[in-house]
Amino acid sequence: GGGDSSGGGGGGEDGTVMGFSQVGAESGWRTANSNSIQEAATAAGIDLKFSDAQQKQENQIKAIRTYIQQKVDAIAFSPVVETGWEPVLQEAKRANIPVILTDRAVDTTDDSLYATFLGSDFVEEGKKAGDWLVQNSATADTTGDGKINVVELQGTTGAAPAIDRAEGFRDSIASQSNIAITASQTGDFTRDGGKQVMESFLNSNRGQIDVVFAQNDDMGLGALQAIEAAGLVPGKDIKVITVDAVKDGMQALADGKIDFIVECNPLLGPQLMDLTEKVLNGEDVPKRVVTEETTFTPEQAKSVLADRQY
Ligand code: GYE
Repeated sequence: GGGDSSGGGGGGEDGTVMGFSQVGAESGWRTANSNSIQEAATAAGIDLKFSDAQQKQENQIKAIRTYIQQKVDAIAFSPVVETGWEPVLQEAKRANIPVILTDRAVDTTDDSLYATFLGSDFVEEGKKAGDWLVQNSATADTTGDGKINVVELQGTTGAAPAIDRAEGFRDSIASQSNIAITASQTGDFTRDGGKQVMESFLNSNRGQIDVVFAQNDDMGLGALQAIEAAGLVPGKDIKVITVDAVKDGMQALADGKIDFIVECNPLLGPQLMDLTEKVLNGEDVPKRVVTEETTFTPEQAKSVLADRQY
């Protein structure tokens, strides 16, 4: 699919106009992602119309409708949640404007509604987090009662990375009868959200929490503040696992406050511009492009921190 949506008048390097609707500015990951997209557009000579939806789907739908009215050559966006996109994507299709999904997926059975989807495998990220816990279960039993109680700070409710990281993590720990998720709540991928939810977890379960699985660095960093404010030592009294590997997270990992980080690469700009140009030129592109990622322990964080771009 996608071949019939290459109209829209673009294709060359010169004069290509792209509308991009960003989720918001909720995390360090997001800031790095927005910078990457803006820099890559400039480098590719693409005129980028960038809007920030402040984590609200209605704002994204409005922005996409505006881009359709403006007859941009291509629309790219990172959908804040997975569902509810069909009507606006159909409007773009009718206007012959190709849509490229980046970072987060939409939940639709009609894959003619977008040309391609560039982003991470979030289920795999959740699995890597769970695998580390399974492999380190001996030291993760910080309360020493033979059981590992995990509290989870979930990302934005309904967002692909929140749904998929939860799934991957659960898959990985499923066979371990000594590991249980005892509480799970959204912190909306923000530092403040992570701090507040962790405070409430500590208020109701103090002395019983072994591990925090924060679905991004920012919520994990917020949780560290709550743990320290409660007079506990992160990394010792409570183990902390996060996802992203932005600089602040990597620093906390190197300092031994976070125990393990699963990388999620935000530098999608160059690949996004490349895919956009190919789509506008009518070239075949894969329907799914998965970013390559790794994981970090404290020792590894120390050795790469100085060269970290974001
Ligand atoms: O992990 C989180 C951000 O969609 C992969 O969104 C992205 C996630 C990222 O707020 O920090």
